Amino acid sequence: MEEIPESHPRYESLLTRHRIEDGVERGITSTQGLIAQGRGEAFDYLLGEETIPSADEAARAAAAQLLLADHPVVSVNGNVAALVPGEVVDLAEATGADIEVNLFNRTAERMTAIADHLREHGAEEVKGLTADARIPGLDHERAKVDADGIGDADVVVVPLEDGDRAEALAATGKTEVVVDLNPLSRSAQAAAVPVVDNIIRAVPNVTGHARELAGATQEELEAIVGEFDADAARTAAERAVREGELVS
Ligand code: PTJ
Repeated sequence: MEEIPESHPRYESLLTRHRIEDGVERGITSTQGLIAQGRGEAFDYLLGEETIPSADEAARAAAAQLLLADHPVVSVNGNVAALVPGEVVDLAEATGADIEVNLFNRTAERMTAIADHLREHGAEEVKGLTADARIPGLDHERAKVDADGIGDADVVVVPLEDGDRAEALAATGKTEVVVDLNPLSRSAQAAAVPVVDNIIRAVPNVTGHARELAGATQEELEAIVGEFDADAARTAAERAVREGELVS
């Protein structure tokens, strides 16, 4: 793979593309993941490729929500595994969350390749391969979860999720933290905490907030969650996208 100089004005964006390409070559990311990445990039471009203040507030609320949870789970698909494998392991460690592979285009080969990739990045346990529970209201393959993972979770982080599944998961009463660059996607709309930011920035940011909040009391964490306004965060992100400049 060609080396990208850090001085390149689009360094982050090019690095992200290379990671996704590499994910496809390793059998981790689906070819549809390339399209999803392109869709996300367009929104990121309009956001100025930075974490806007409302996304930072959402990341803090997400961290508080995860620290308050009885059983938090971070769901990982092919794009997430390619882009932020080590960062997901850090997030799980900082919040006591389980990691579960959950795919839109599920195959046994991709499930194993992603679980191995996460283990290579430090994950001790990766759930998702047992698939002994189902999310109600979805067709067979997309509904598969582990009974002692997402099936039992009270708070689930679902980055870059398909809208149907995000809605079905929210309908089970679980609290959803969604990371999605499109504030109007059905996933972002279904979320209790929508983090409208690139996963590359969002996951380390939630981890940073979780580490900062590690000593906070339950009341303090509940106050952060209670003060967070998901509709206001989506509206602020939509405004930022609509007012975004088309310059690189
Ligand atoms: O690995 P699989 O089989 O589970 O498939 C995963 C994809 C992402 C292919 C699948 O879930 C899918 O098709 O997703 P969608 O419906 O294209 O939705 C992806 C959403 O993520 C879109 O709203 C994008 O704007 C957003 N997105 C894409 N890249 C990023 C992103 N959000 C944050 N960070 C990104 N890097």
